[in-house]
Amino acid sequence: MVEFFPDVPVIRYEGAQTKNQLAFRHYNPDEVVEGQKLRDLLRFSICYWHTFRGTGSDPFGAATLQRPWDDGSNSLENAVKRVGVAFEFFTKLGAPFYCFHDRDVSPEGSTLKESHRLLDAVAKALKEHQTKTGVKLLWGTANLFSHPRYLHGAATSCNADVFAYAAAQVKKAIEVTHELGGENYVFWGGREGYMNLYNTNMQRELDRLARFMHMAADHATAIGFKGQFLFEPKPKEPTKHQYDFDAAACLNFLRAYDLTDKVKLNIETNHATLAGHTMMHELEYARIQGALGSIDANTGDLLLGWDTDQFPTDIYLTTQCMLVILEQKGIAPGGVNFDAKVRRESFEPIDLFHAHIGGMDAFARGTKIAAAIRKDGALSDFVKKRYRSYDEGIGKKIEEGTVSFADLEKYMLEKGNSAPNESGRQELLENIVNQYL
Ligand code: XLS
Ligand code: NI
Ligand code: NI
Repeated sequence: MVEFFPDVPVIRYEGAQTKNQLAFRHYNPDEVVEGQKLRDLLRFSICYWHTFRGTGSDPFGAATLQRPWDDGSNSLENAVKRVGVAFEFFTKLGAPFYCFHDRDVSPEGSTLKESHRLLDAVAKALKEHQTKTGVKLLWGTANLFSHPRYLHGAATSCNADVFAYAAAQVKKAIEVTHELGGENYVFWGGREGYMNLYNTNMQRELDRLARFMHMAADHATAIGFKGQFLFEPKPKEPTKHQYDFDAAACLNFLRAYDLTDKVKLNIETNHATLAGHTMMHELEYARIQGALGSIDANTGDLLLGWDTDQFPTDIYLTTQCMLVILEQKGIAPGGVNFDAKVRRESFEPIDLFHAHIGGMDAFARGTKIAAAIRKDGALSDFVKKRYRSYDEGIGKKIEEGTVSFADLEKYMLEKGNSAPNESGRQELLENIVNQYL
C-alpha cells in the first residue's frame, strides 16, 4: 500500500515529558475522566474541507498548500486518491471520526445527475476505508455556498429553482450520510442571510429556511436516517447578516418554526467570537436549553477579527469548553470536530499533524483541568452558595411561582429593606482557575 505520510508514524501518547513532537503529551485515548475514556468523551473528528481541500489561498493571494498527492484537478480519480490520504491521516492520528461536505469529497459534475454519480463513487471509497480502518463519519453536510447558483442563498434564495436544487443536493447528502453510518447531519447557513435589506423579504426567507429543514427532517424519517440534525450558528461572513447568527437566534428560529425536537446546535468557537460572545457563553446557552449537540473546535485571531479557523491551543479556552461539556456528561452523538485550517505559511503536510496533535492535546488537557475543578467543586460550590437565597424562604416561593408582585410588595414593606449583597469574588475565582492550570 502506498503511504502518503511515510515519515510520520502512528501518533501515540507519550506523556508530558516526551521530546517527540509527533506524540501526544496529554491525549491518552484510554485515560478515564469522569467515568469515560477520553476517546469516547471527546470524539475527535477531522474535517475534510480544510485538511484535504484547503489551499491556503486568501483574498490577497493564490494557493500555497500544494499537496504532493493532489494533481490539482477536479477528476474523480484525484478525489478517490484523496480518500486514501485522508484515511491514512485519520488512522495515524487515531481520530475516531471525520466530517465532510458533499463537494469536498467529490467534484461538482456538469449536471446534478453527474454530481450525484460522482458522489456515489467517492462514497463507495469512503465506505471501504471506513470498514477497513474503523474510522466513522461524525457528520455529513452539503455545500450550498460555493457554486455561483447560490449567490442569493440556497433555502433562502429568491429563486425557487435554486431552493429546489439545494433540496435535491441535501436529499442526496443525507442519503450518503445515512449510507456511511453518519451520526449527525449539519446545516450551516453559508449564504442564508442578506447583504442588504432593501432587496430582501426577510419573512419569506426565514419561512423558506424553516420549510427546508422540515423537508429535510421528513426525508430523514422516510429513509430511516436516525442521526442528529445540527444547526451551526455564525453571525456573518460571507453575508453581512446570517440568519443563524448565534445560539440564541438559532434557538429562537427553531422554536418559532417548531423544529426544537428535530434539530440541535453545532457550536463553533470562531463563530461565537464573531458574534461578540465567548465560546463558553454559546455552549452554556445551548446546554441549558438542552440543545448542545456538537462542537466545531477552532479559534479566531482577536486582532484579525474574521473567521480565521485556527487550531485551538489555548488551555483556558479548552478548559472552559470542557467545563460545559462535562456538565452534560459529554457530547455524543456529537463530537469535537476540528473545523480548523493550517496557516497558508504552514504549507508542508507535516504541519497538518502538528496542528491536530496540538488541538487534541489542548482538549485533553482542558478536559483534565475542568474535571479537577469540578471534582473539588472549586467553582460550583461558590455558584451554588451565591444563589442560596432562592433555596428557601421568599426566594424559593419566587422560583416555585407561588408569589405575586403584591405578595412581594407586602414582604418588602414588612421587611423594610433587602438583605445585604455579598461579593461576586470574580478575581478570587480567576485565581482559583489559574491554580488548576
Ligand atoms: C464555515 C462553517 C462550515 C460548517 C460546515 O464557516 O464553519 O465549515 O462547519 O458547513
Ligand atoms: Ni463549522
Ligand atoms: Ni468557521
